[in-house]
Amino acid sequence: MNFARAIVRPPGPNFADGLTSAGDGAPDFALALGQHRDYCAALEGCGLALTRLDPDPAFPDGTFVEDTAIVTPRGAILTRPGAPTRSGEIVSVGRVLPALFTRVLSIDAPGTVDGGDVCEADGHYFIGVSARTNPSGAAQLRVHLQTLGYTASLVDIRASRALLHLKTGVAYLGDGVWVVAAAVEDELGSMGLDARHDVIRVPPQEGYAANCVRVNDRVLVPAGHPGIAAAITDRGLEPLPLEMSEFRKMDGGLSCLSLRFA
Ligand code: CIR
Repeated sequence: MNFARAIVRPPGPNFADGLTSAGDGAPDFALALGQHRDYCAALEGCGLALTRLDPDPAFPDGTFVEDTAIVTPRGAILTRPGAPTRSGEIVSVGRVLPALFTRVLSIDAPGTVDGGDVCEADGHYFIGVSARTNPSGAAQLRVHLQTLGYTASLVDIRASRALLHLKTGVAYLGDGVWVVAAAVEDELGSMGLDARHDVIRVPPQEGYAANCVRVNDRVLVPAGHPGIAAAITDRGLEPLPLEMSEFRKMDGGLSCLSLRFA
């Protein structure tokens, strides 16, 4: 899918108060801001125009905008994030979506969905059922995506405690190329991925880089993961390494810092 726009939100000064299980210590705010600036510059360098939301001190995890909406060429779906401390993040995102999308649908209680659980591949949407996206939310999202003319299927990752979201462990890079972390390997069959597919298997020491993002001609990858970068290069794609250390401390991956759309 070709992208022309993205929504981003820089981290706020209380970014360190967000949710995390990483155990890597508190993020450095100045460093996080610099890494976010570089991330935005990378998106712009790939040709995207950015809609920048303001940080809101009420939501220290608000920089992870991907979790608040599913954005498709035919419409957007405002989520209902699964972590109670994040539920209010959708208010400010919901304000900008109507100007950018002809249709805006939403997830209702008791459903919860985090956008990080949604992986699009050539018009099909895989929806992870996780600790954040519950069966009701996943079912509602599938119906919304079908209403928009897409196909969708559910992938239950609740047994994989190592995965916060489906996209923590899987990325689709287009042109038939997948990136899959060991924690998701058991799900490959349920996703219909088999020997016919080109799957880059991510070694455990590079597991964080399974969350990479194709943006037009480039693939954004976390810096410091040479094996994945080389595998991407082997496929004729060009990796664009970005330093993500401070977001990683808050369980955040590359994809979660933006909502990308055509
Ligand atoms: C959270 O736990 O919700 C945030 N600290 C990290 C969210 C990361 N989101 C994503 O990977 N899509």
